[in-house]
Amino acid sequence: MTSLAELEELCRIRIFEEQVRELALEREVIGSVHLCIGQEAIPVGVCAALEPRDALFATYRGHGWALARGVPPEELFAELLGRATGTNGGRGGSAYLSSARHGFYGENSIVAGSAPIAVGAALAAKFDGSGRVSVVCVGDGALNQGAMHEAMNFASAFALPIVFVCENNLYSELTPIAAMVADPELWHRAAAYAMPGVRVDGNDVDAVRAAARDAVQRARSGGGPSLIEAMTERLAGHYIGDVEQYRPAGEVDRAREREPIGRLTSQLVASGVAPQHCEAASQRAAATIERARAAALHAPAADVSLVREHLYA
Ligand SMILES: Cc1ncc(C[n+]2csc(CCOP(=O)(O)OP(=O)(O)O)c2C)c(N)n1
Repeated sequence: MTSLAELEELCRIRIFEEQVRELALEREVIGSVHLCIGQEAIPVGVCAALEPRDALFATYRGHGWALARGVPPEELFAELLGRATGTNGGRGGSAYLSSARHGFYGENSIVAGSAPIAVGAALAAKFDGSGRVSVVCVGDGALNQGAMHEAMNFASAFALPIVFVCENNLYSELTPIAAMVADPELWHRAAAYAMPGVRVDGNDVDAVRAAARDAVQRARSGGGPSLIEAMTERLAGHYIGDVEQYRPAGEVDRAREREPIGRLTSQLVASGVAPQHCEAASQRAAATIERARAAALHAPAADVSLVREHLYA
């Protein structure tokens, strides 16, 4: 069942990302930033199926995953702004942040790089009997990486408790996925690894949550891995500064008609929720994000004299 709480969660991610875009254009956020505007229903739906003990791994497009996993927005803003109060003391930035305290074991900028790490966490869970499930989210382009094949094959051969989530936003960086694969239905690949595969509407929180619950329950009960392909569209560029010349005219406008916030709002209103309650949820989200941004901007900068701390190499 969809709820106002989920709408608020979608809005928190959307507004956070819009604020990050603003801060990056003002040069308050340094380094490349990849937004998930339009893709919010996937982290919200998947995280609704997880328990605190579970281990979540994401990509550089991971702010929404961190927020959906419960990382406080002020800590995330502070991390992006290079502040000492950030999730990683301002050292991870937009593309490498993590918060183990929240079961968010990190973003990863190496395409598909998080998949073998997530398999390692799943293998550890099998040994220690913790019942922990690993979830790894990757893009559609990542499914063409060798690391993905190794991860899926190993996970299946050893029936590991892991769920592979592919956020298919139809582009691998600036190239349409359909131009790079013989079969653009990526969920079909699950069959090659003898694991269940499913394609869902990734802009529909209900559909994502239902698929994630099935896959997590299967993993937790010893049934092994699954692949969920969640179809979505990004409403922003690949990175901030991407002029998106490669996108056909009108594509983003058409995508806006299917985006998750408008969609969930319509579902809620159709089910009898008053439109002003939906509006109030969006306003609460805006107020939370505004407070978090202000707090992070007032936080002390990371102390560069401590730059050698936490180095193990
Ligand atoms: C191993 C590796 N190869 C290439 C890159 C450069 N690169 C960064 S993002 C990206 C596209 C990834 O597309 P996809 O997996 O579909 O994720 P999306 O960005 O669409 O979320 C590429 C090729 C990289 N970061 N890592």
